[in-house]
Amino acid sequence: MNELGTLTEKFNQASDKNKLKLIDDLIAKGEEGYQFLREFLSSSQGHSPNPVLGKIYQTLKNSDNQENINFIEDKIPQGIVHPQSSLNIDYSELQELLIIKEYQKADVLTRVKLCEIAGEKATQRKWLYFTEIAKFPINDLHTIDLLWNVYSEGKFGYSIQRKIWLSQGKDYIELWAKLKWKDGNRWTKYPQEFIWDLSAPLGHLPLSNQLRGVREIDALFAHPAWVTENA
Ligand code: MD9
Repeated sequence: MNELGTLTEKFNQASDKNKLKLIDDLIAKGEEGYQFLREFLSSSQGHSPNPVLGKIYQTLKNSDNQENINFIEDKIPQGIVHPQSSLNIDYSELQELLIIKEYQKADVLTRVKLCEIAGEKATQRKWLYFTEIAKFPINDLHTIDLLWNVYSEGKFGYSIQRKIWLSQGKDYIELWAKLKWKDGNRWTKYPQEFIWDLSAPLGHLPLSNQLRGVREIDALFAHPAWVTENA
């Protein structure tokens, strides 16, 4: 078997975590590697989107290879997530920003969208009451979390942050340290000291401003969106 055949076989048998790494090896094979990734993505349509499919999608769409770009435009122009909203909120721009890894812009837009979910008053106030968050539709929180998760190799999103928080015994001091929102006694300065790419620590994004305390993030973590599934 040739080298590419060995690699694709390895890929097919690998865990999702190893698949994420092997995508880079496939890209390094040039057109044949890309062809495999296009076929893999095609055959996965109808499966639920996950970080492996998200990374393949981003790789193909952001490559300067015309076949990849045509494939994306013809087959999956809007991204691999079909954003669900109980409030008819449009998440397509958030998906676009995350696909091209504009994580800082996506982070800003995520705060805008949370206010949009909460309604007119929150949109004008530009921040949220915890009582508003408790009433958020599950669908919309799942969509925002899924978009961040799928297009960050599984690194970003509220459900990841919540898992870290649970693993630290619900201790916010520990959470801030883990997310690098705080370094020792010093808060990370917005926006310049936050890390806006995948070199960030697990769960670093999206940000929840701690200026008014933990009640906002606490309400997010307490939301039924995360307890009704295995998150
Ligand atoms: C994580 C402790 C994302 C004075 C941008 C918020 C937005 O809506 C500016 C004034 C204001 O009212 C923004 C983000 C964060 N901060 C700000 C994120 C963040 C994280 C931890 C902390 N922050 C902690 C923290 C503490 C005091 C402050 N912050 C103060 C502060 C002020 C502003 C911001 N923060 C903005 Mg911060 O938004 O555009």
